[in-house]
Amino acid sequence: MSVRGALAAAVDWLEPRPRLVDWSLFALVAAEAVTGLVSFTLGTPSDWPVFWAHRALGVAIVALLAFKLARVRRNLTNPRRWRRSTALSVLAAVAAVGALGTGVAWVFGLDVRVSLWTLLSVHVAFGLLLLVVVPLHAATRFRLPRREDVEGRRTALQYSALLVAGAVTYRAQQAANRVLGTAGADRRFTGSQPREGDGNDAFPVTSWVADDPQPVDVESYQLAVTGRVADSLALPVDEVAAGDAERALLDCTSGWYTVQAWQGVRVADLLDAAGGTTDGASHVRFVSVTGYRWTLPVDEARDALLATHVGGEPLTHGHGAPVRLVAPGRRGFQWVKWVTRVEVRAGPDPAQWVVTLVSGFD
Ligand SMILES: Nc1nc2c(c(=O)[nH]1)N[C@H]1C(S)=C(S)[C@@H](COP(=O)(O)O)O[C@H]1N2
Ligand SMILES: [Mo]
Repeated sequence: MSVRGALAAAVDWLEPRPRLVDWSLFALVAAEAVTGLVSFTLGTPSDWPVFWAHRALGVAIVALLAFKLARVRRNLTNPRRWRRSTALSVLAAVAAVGALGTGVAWVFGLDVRVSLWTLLSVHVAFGLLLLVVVPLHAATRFRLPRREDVEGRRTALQYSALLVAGAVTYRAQQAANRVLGTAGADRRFTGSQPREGDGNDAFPVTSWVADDPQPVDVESYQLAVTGRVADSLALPVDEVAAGDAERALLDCTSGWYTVQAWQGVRVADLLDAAGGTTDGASHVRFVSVTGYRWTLPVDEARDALLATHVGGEPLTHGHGAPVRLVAPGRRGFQWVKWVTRVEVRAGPDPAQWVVTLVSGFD
């Protein structure tokens, strides 16, 4: 057998039954949605398996989608086979190719902007589109897998091969990035790319959805420290600007990170100045002038910084002046800007997940 023949035979062997391909794609898209969304909440290096899984599953989707498109291509190219549901099929294919293409390009370090969006944000948009379109597409041609679609040992081997191939491909890609010296080599385990330099101008101003307040008036500004503390405080800015400093890494889910020297006051010192926390205190909520907020467990909060300076410069308005949260190990969206209230609470704050998305809309 020629090399080409052997390769064709291997690809043939690897192809699961059509219904199994379809259901696997459905399951993989769901798994990608879960790993993708969860990855946005993770920022410490020990969380790497989630990011790896997302990439390896993506490679498995490439293979299965290739099988699927080869199988159905005549339904698309032959107008006599067009049905009303064909539009949905095409949309699903476009979203899938878009998500995979932007994902692969991002991994290789392509760092372009599509108007205001980073390539990673475009990838997320395609992913969310897939999440809507794939169930609709599946509903137009719903067929349960049959017993004969699952071929026991062979099916198990096919899927193991796909997942191993996914992991190996991603590993090889990392090596390729290093050898070729492409920008992708500097990415963090989260996929974020570096923004170098010190101070306000070294990294972009990023707001999550619609948060865009007027500059905060420093004269009338007060930082409230309230909730389960012995004595509530209302501090003017110059009492916040204490001498603590820390180098910390800000990693935004739109795909960039920066390491900066932040200066401000340790939250533990603020809580101590308020006479310490009282019974039941378990969490600390940081609230922005816009209503945007995030909550940390009290021990983690004590180590966090309320910063007034970055890289030796006073924070600019865009970066959260006069006071912003610096929460090392947390993703950027949790680093609340324009903080006006520090609230010690007896419990977490599930509503924050919604508030961060809608804050800033009237
Ligand atoms: N109040 C408020 N704080 C916020 C945001 C926001 O939209 N509103 N965006 C967050 C996001 S998504 C990131 S990545 C960081 C970005 O900080 P920067 O604008 O200083 O780069 O701020 C976070 N803090
Ligand atoms: Mo962000």
